[in-house]
Amino acid sequence: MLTYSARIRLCQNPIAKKLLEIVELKKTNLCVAADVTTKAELIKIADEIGSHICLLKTHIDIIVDFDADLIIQLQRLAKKHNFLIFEDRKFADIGNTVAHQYGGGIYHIADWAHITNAHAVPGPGIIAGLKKIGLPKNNGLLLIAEMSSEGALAAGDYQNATLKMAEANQDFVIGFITTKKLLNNPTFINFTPGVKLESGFDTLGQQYLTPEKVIYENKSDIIIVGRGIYEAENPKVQAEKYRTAGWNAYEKSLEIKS
Ligand code: S5P
Repeated sequence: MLTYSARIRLCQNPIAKKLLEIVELKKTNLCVAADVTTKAELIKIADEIGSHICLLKTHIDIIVDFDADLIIQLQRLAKKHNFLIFEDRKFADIGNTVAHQYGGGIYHIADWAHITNAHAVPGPGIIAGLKKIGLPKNNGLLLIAEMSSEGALAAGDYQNATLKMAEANQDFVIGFITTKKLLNNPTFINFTPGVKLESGFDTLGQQYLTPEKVIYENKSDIIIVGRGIYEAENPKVQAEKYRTAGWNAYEKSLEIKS
């Protein structure tokens, strides 16, 4: 298996390279899903856990008091702690519409989110629409190849077609949302949500795997952890636990565990 750092020079997209550099430098494959609903909570959690993550994942449209200053604060924290920002927008419309949703509206996602993601359901036009806006800004896109929730439909032929769409757009598509490594191509980075220290479920269909299962067995690259961290009594301590679990699983998979 290649190390994260060996994959840096193979990647075409600058943000894929940057992410892998941060992963290697900070020795963390942890992305925190900061699904809090106020500006103050989001800034607080990002500052608390910032030193433990390579990537902060946002759902900017659940913030009740969103304003432009929130973006300035997130960018300041991203610089302070050296992490990237991933807006989990899950675009799912025709190219022309997603170009507006990505570049414009209230949120101007393309201006501050290094990474965003999209469903493949509309076909390749969704990538073309997002790429038109995001590529000149050196952003990257993840395609949703698989979902963590029970009964998800992204499987079989749909999933295969999604992987082909990514392969045809390797300048902009940097990887996948998936529970496991799906392609034998080291330039694609695999991001896995639905992660907790103990496997299980929530009451709305979410299914959890452990960091060890995701990184060591399923050969994914980045664990995405939400409630397992931000609902903990001490999110900073908890983030450190997930970071260690994710990194140990990676080292074990390289068989260089010291
Ligand atoms: O298949 C998916 C894809 C995503 S991006 N399943 C997911 O759960 N997510 C996101 O990961 C979801 O929107 C949420 O932000 C996070 C998981 O949160 P948790 O609290 O269940 O860890």
